[in-house]
Amino acid sequence: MTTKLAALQSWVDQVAEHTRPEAIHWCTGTDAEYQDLIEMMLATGTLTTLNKKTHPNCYLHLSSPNDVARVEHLTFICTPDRDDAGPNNHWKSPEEGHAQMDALFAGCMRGRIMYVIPYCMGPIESPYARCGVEITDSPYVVANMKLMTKVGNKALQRIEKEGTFVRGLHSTGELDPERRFIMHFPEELSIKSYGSGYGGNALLGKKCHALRIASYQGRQEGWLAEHMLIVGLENPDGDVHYIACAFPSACGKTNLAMLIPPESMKGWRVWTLGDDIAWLHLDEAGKLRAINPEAGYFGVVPGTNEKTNKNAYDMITHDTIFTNVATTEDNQPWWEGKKDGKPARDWQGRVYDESAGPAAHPNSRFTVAATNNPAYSSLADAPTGVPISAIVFGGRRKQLAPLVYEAKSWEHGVLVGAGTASETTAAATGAVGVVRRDPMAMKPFCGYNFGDYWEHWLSFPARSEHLPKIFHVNWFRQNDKGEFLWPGFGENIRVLEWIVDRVEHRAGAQGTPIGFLPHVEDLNTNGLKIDRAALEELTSIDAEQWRQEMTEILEYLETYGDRLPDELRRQQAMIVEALDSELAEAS
Ligand code: GTP
Ligand code: SPV
Ligand code: MN
Repeated sequence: MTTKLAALQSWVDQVAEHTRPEAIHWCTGTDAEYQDLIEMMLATGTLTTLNKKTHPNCYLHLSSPNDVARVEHLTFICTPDRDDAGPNNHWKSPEEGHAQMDALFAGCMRGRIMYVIPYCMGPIESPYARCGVEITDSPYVVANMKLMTKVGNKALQRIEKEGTFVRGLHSTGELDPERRFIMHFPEELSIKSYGSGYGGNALLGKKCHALRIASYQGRQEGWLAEHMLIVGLENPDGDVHYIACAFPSACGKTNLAMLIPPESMKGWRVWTLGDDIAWLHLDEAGKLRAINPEAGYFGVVPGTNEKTNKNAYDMITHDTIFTNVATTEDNQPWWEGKKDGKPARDWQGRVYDESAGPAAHPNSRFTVAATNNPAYSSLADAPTGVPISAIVFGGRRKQLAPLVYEAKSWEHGVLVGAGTASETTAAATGAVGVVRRDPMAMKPFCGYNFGDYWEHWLSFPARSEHLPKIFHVNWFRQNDKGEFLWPGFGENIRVLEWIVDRVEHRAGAQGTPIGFLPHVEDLNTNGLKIDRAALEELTSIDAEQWRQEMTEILEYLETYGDRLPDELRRQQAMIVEALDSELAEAS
């Protein structure tokens, strides 16, 4: 196969000329092609077959031990003006970025097959969808892209019709951390990634295209590309509200997107639209609508069990690629938090030794088609997406952040998003458990200066009078014994219920300096096992701590200098004033 589109054909020719592959394979995205790739990877040892009885069509890939997560320090935005990338990104000039990457790619595919993957992000007929082509020398990437995106002829036809596409060039190279970079050239809609075969570093449709490049496109074209799950919440009357939530990596998006209501919440149902990325557009009536650009899930495995996420647990019993989990004696996948079985081999294929760390890597992942999900929404493939009733920001905070609060306005909500902080997780290399600012959960993913990004968010009220309300949640508050105060998982539906009821003006709240919090009585606690003191702590704020937090938020925001919208300074000052007068009254 080749293409009618000269720009695509000549790019493929140039890349082949430069990287010198043994052969070129244009991907069709068919099941037969997937099976062929699997067979080939089984033959070369890239994959092994898992227990066919318990886990039909499931395979295990063990990555290089130095290549197990995103690498933010090796990820760059290349723009002519450094300020366009902003303090939130590592920067290089496009000339320097290309020169460095081109040197790495020279001859790197010798003896390898070069795969050309035309893909579409989003429903193929959707005006909101966008296409790309990834060139890679990794069959593992091709197989994952087949599960995660819409690969094949329909995408190619759309690309040929539109004439534009995002160009992603990837090679696993030598998997040498010293020769590993992920570079983005937003003005050229192109990506070059070398030296990693893992997740968002290598599946270029995901974070590189659908977040970093798309966020840049979204700003130019008036829409938003966000690190958000999209979930439909159906109440016992059958009314469905759609909610988009931005939580940082490994902070509960997949869990919330696939939530199973507890026994005591009869009649409630949850439908998954997406678990990681949302593209948000205003429609002609001014309603914010969301599509999920992805067609599958690349989810965190550890902690998944029948209690925490039964939908995910069932979904990954078949037709799944596991990366970096452990295995049992009878070759079933195993991970920390799986209730049954025990590990025989760890994520590096070694005989399991308790003293050598966890059996499954903390950032081990499953890749699975979204259609495997028992809670998959019938609207997940709707070309116009779903209307969003509420936007929710969140993070992992042992302290400070209450269970839930509602912003006073869209502009205040933008400050809430911009000020969000979270404890770091194993999803990226580096220290775990360190609190850092992660605005809108986009710190690793925004393809341009955050100052401009907040300005873009703040431009929406002038374009619509029907914007969703904005909230903030925290499932991760702990008591002084280090125990979670909130049971989380399925019980989070109670917080979603309050959010929807606020949107529908039928739930109470207490006004506080930081926004509207539920009184304990405003939450549906029927059948919830939790003591009153914990609920009270979860639904109150410490004004003094928040006063300190607001100071730190302003310090952080000021690092964006003249790109920081004045509106955020104004919003911060209003919260400070409210906190100060509350503190003065109390003293
Ligand atoms: P990425 O795919 O990395 O973007 O992350 P994600 O936000 O989809 O992460 P995921 O849902 O897979 O988060 C997994 C981690 O969050 C596991 O450690 C879970 O145990 C934990 N988690 C999810 N929901 C809850 C909750 O309600 N309460 C608590 N305490 N932990 C939760
Ligand atoms: C994340 O880290 O937020 C992920 C996994 O969703 S990856 O695609 O590897 O970025
Ligand atoms: Mn993510």
